[in-house]
Amino acid sequence: MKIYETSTAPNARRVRMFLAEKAIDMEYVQIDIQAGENLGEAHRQKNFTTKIPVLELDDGSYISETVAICRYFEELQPQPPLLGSGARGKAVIEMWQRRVEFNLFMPVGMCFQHVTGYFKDRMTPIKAWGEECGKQVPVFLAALDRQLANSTFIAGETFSIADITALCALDFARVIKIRPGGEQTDLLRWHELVSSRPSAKA
Ligand SMILES: N[C@@H](CCC(=O)N[C@@H](CS)C(=O)NCC(=O)O)C(=O)O
Repeated sequence: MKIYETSTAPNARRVRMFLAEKAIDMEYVQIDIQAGENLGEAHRQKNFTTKIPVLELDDGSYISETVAICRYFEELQPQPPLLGSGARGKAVIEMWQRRVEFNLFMPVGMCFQHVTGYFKDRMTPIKAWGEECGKQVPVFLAALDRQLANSTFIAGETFSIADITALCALDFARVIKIRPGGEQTDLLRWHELVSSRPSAKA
């Protein structure tokens, strides 16, 4: 098995962190997305959407989409459970994972792409849209701060994929100069806690 990824890309970091939590060794193959290597035919054959990360299985087939790759490894190696346990536990983590993905990870990414024009060779950046997405980020960070006033981790008392997605989004938000406010003490406490996990360095 190997994973095609880009070391600086936030979705790639989500998968690396997930695998590090499960202590699963992996071969990583770097794809230069800035240079457009992912747009070439070789990568398109692996994933028609042209995005990274992509997991190559030993039988030569491919799985893309970050959460799908994580789900595959959760099935292969259920411990520690990062997608939850039991009907309610799994649903609550999925709820938070999706909330974080749609309200933090995506707006950070859209703000980055549309304001900086990083991918202007392959898309038309719309600065006003990027700025609008950027405005949504602090609103959700305030909601996360409120949630973390009542729980150690985002989806409750156990570390989960929701924490991984949030950490990768929040750290990447540095590139658009968005940080938690000093008054968001619960969010800051959580950020320090999850950043201290060895997997955060993966
Ligand atoms: N829905 C995909 C999104 C993957 C994605 O957007 N990857 C980015 C890097 S974080 C990428 O490949 N960007 C290159 C491009 O847009 O050309 C997933 O969850 O894996």
